Amino acid sequence: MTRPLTVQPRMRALLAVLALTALPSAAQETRVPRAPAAKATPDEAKKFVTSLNADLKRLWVKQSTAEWIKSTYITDDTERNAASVNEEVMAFTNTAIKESRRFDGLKLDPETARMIHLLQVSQTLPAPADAGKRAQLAATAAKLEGLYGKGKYCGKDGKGTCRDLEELSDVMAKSRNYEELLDAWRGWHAISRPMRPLFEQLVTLSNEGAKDIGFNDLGTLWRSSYDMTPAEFEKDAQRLWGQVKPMYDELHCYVRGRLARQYGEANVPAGKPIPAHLLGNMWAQEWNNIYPLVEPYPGQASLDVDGAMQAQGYDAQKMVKLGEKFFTSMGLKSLPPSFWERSQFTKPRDRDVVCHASAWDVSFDNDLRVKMCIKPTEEDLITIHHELGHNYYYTYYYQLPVLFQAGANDGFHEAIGDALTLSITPAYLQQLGLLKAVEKNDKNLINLQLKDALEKVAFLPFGLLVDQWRWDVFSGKVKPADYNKSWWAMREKYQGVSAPVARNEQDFDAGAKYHVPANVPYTRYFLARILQFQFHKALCEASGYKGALHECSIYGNKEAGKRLQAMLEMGASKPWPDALYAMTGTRQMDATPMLEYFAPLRRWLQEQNQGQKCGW
Ligand code: X8Z
Ligand code: ZN
Repeated sequence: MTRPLTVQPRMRALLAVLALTALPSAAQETRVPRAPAAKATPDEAKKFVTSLNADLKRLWVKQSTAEWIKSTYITDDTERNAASVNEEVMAFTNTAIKESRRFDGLKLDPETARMIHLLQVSQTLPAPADAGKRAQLAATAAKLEGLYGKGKYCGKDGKGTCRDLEELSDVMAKSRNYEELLDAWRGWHAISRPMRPLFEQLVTLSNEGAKDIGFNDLGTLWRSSYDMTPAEFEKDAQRLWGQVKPMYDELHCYVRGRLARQYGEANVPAGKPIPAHLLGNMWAQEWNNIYPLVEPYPGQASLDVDGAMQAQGYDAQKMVKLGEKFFTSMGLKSLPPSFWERSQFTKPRDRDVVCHASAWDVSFDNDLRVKMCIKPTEEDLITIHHELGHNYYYTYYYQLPVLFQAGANDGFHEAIGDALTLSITPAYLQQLGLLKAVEKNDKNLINLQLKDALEKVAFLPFGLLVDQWRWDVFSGKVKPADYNKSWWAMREKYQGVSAPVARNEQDFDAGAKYHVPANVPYTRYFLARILQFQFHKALCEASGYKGALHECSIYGNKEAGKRLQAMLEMGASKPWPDALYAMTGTRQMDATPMLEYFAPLRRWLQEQNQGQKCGW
C-alpha cells in the first residue's frame, strides 16, 4: 500500500500480469529467472520499466484497497484478504527484481536506472521465493498488526473494564499519580506478549526474502533506500545524532530534576535514567503532555490550546479543515471532495480499527484519505498537519510513474507537515481564538521553546533507537532470547529512560509500539525531526524572512508554497540530495537549523543545569 501510514508503501508487489512479458509468471517465481539468450539492451530495460509501472500500479491499488478495508475493520476475513493480496504483490516483486538483474552493468538512462533501483529497494517486507513461506509471512504480518489494533487492557485480573490504547494514552498524558501511570503502562505493555513468536517468524522469513533478492538481511535492505551504501547511511544517522545529543542531554537533565520534585528523589534519582512511565506518553517518545510539570515560568501567558479547542466545540472535521487551510494559505490546492467522503476521522464505535494515524492515496491517483481517531487536542491538531503533509506530497506527485510516487527519501515524507507546524506560532493560534495574547518577552519565549522541545527534541533518541534495535535483530546480533533485554539496553542508552518495573523475556516491549508489529521502518521519523527544521529555514528564506528562525511563520506565504510544491512534485524521481538541494541549497541532512531554532532555550537550560548531576 502504500501508504499505510504513509506508508507502508513499500510492500509492493504485483501480480504477474500478462502484459509484462519480460517477467516470468507468478507460478514460476520459485526459480531465479534466467536472462534470455539474447543480450539485454537499454531499450529493453526501458520497456521493462514501462510495463513494470503499469503492473505495479494495478497491484498496489489492489493492495492498498485491501489494506484500507482491513485497517478500518479488523476481522479474520479482512486480515486474510489483505494477506492474500500482499502475497501476490510479494511474489510479483520478487520475480520482477530478479528479472531486473539482467540489466545490471548496462549503461541505462538515469530515469530507467533509478526506477530499477527503486524496484529493488521497494519492499519493507520481502518474502522468500517459496510459496508456502510467503503465505506464512503474509499471514504473520497481518496477525501482528491485528493484535496491536485489537489490544486492550482489562485490569490486573483481566476482569475490569477494558481500555484501548486511546484511553490508556489519556491516562499517560494526564495522570500525575505514580501508581495509576504504572498500571496503564504495564497494562498496555502486556498486549504485545503474544506477538513474540510471530515477530520471530517475521524476522526469519523476511530476512530470507531479503537474501533472496540480494541483501544480507532486512535491515540492510531498509538502509539501502537512501542513495548511499547501507554502511554510509548508518554513519550518517550517527553523525546527525552526534549533532543533537548534547541538546537532548540538557533537556533530559532539566526534566528529570523537575520530575524528581513531583514524584520524589527516590522515584526519580539524579544521575539515573528516568522511569519510562512518567513522561506523559506510552513510549516516552514525546514529552509535551508533562509541560505543566516542567513549565519554566508558571504564571506567564498560558500556552494551553486543548481547553480552548474543547470550549469552542472543535470537532474532527473542523480540525482537519484548519489543517487544510494552512496548506491552501500558501497557495497549495484544496483537498479533493473524495478526501472528505472517504477518510476515517473518528473511531467507529462498533468495530476494531487501526487507530494509529495514517495518510493514503488508495488508488495512486489522488484518492487521498486520512485514517485517524481524532480527539479535540493540540496533539491531534499537530498530527493532522503531519498527515496532511503526506497527502500533499501524494497530490503533487500522483501523475508520476508509480515507482516515482514516493518521497525523496522516507524522512522527507514525514517532515513536510511537521515543517509547516513550526509556523503554528502563538500569534497564529491567537488569530484563531485558541490562545489569549502572548506578550513577546524572554519568559514567554522560554516557556514556548521548552514546550516545543518536549515534542521535537525529546523525540530524537526514540526516533533513532527503534531501528537501531531492529537492525541488530535483523542482522542476528540480537537473538530472540534477548529481544527484551536488548530493547531496554537501547532505550537506556539513547533515551536515558528505564523500565518502571522488572521485565523479562516473556515480555515483548518493542511490540507495544505500533511500527514494530506493523513493520514500518522508523528511522524516517528521526530524519524528519531534523529535516523539518532545514525545510522551515529554507521556506522562511524563500518567503523573504530575515529574523530569528524560531519567530518565523510561513503561514499565508505564496513564495514558500511555490518552493515547497516544486520539491513535492519531484517525488522520488531524483536522488534525495537533489531534492534537498532544490529546496534548501544544500545536499546534506544537517541539524544546524534545529540547533539554531532552539538556541535561546539551550542557553537557558545550561544555566538551569549548573551544579546538577546530569547524564545517566
Ligand atoms: O507514526 C507516526 C505518524 C504516522 S506516519 C502518526 N508518527 C510517529 C509515531 O507516532 O510514533 C509521527 C511521529 C512519530
Ligand atoms: Zn507520517
